[in-house]
Formats: sequence, structure tokens, C-alpha cells
Amino acid sequence: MMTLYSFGPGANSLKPLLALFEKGLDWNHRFVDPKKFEQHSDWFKKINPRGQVPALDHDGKIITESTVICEYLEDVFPDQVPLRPKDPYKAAQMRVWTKWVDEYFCWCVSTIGWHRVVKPLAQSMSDEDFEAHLKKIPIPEQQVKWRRAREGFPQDLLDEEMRKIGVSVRRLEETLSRREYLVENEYTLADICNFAIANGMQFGYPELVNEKDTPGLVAWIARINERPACREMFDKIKRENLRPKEDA
Ligand SMILES: N[C@@H](CCC(=O)N[C@@H](CS)C(=O)NCC(=O)O)C(=O)O
Repeated sequence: MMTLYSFGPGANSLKPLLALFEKGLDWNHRFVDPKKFEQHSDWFKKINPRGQVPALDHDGKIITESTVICEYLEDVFPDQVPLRPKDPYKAAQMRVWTKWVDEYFCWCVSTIGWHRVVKPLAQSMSDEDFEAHLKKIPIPEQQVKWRRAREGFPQDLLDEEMRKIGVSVRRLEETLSRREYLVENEYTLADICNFAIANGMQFGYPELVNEKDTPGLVAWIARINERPACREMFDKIKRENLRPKEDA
């Protein structure tokens, strides 16, 4: 019995969601509603004490960390649509890409996402509600991030994160202008984990991700979106809208 606790198909939640759809496994989905801050609720913190999604419950064993969950699924179900190369050198290349997403690419995109989405959400709360809510967040750094988002990130930080997004986009394009997928001839977790962050950038960052400047990246985003598993995922699991009501 497998249950994935996640937000909708975006960012870190998208990684195991897409891996599960690709593999066609039997599993349940429990949507954790970020608009109700369910990730910080007592019931969810019993599952992941860090108060973050995604988390996988497999026969009572809890696995956290999106990329680790994907690798776990690969270890337990290696033959159901393999998403990790059998060849050790290619598997290493795959892991260089997944490590890079987790250590670099996701962070710069995350800060800008928080600036655009979490800031208005946090500002829509009263001081009292906001302070009460902060107390429920278990990771001290996340408390700081919420507070900074509400106050407004300094412009030099936002500029630096945008610079890093530019670097990231060029790095992806450099490979995807030559290949269909990040690891040669194979659709792998490298694609899934990068797609989790890059999908939608053609709308959110059109000045950086577009047909003219990054044709390989744009084609790769479209190619993954066209995969039956990806279509099924977006069809069955809806993306939440975190914007405050008047902006929705
Ligand atoms: N390193 C973790 C990060 C998980 C993470 O940042 N999850 C976000 C959603 S993408 C979350 O739960 N945010 C809510 C919060 O921190 O309050 C992973 O890859 O799973």
C-alpha cells in the first residue's frame, strides 16, 4: 500500500507524482492543501516532522525528500518503466543532474516563486495570524523565509537569484540543444526532476525561456508534457492556486 502526500503537480511534489504516473503503479494520493497550510498541521507533521511535502508512505515506512522518493521507487520497482539508467556511468550523469536541481536550480527559482506568490499570501494575513502560524513551522530556516517573504526580499538578492536562473536556463539549453533528454537516449529521473522546476518557465520567465533563445529547452518541456503519463498526471491531479483571492 502506497500513499503519496503532496501538493499539486509543481516543484518538488511533481517529481514523485510524475515518477509514479510513469511507472503506472498502484498508489493513493493525499493532497496536502498549502492554502490551508496543511503541511504544517499536526496530523501531517506526524508523517513528516519537517512539515514539508512530498512524503511517501509505503506500507507504513515513510520516505521524504522528493529526489530520494524517486530513487526509492526505482529501487523497489526497477522493472516497471525504468527511470534510471542501468549503465553506472549514465546513472552517475543522471545523478549529477538531480543533485544540481536540488542544490542550485530549485533554490533560485524558489526564491523568485516565494517573492511572487508567498509574499502576497503572507501579506494577506493579519500580524496576529501570521505570528501564530510561524510557530507551527518546524524548520527554523523556513520560518525565516516566510518572514523575509512577507517583509519583501532585498532587491540585490532577487537580482542575484535571477542571474542564477539565467545560468540554469543556459546550462539546460546547452545540453538540450544537442539531445532529446538530459542523459543521452534515455528519459530518466534527470528529466523528471529538472522538468519539475522548469515546466512553466516559458510563461513565468518568457524573457529567458522562449523559442528564440532556448529552443532546445522549450522543445524538451513540450516533449515531456506530451508524454501520456504527464498528460494523465495533469489531468487527474490539479495544481493549486496560491494567489490571494483578488489576484486569482
Ligand atoms: N528538499 C525537500 C524540499 C521540500 C520542499 O521544499 N517542499 C515544499 C513544497 S515544493 C514545501 O513543503 N513547502 C512548504 C513549506 O516549507 O512551508 C524535497 O526535495 O522534498
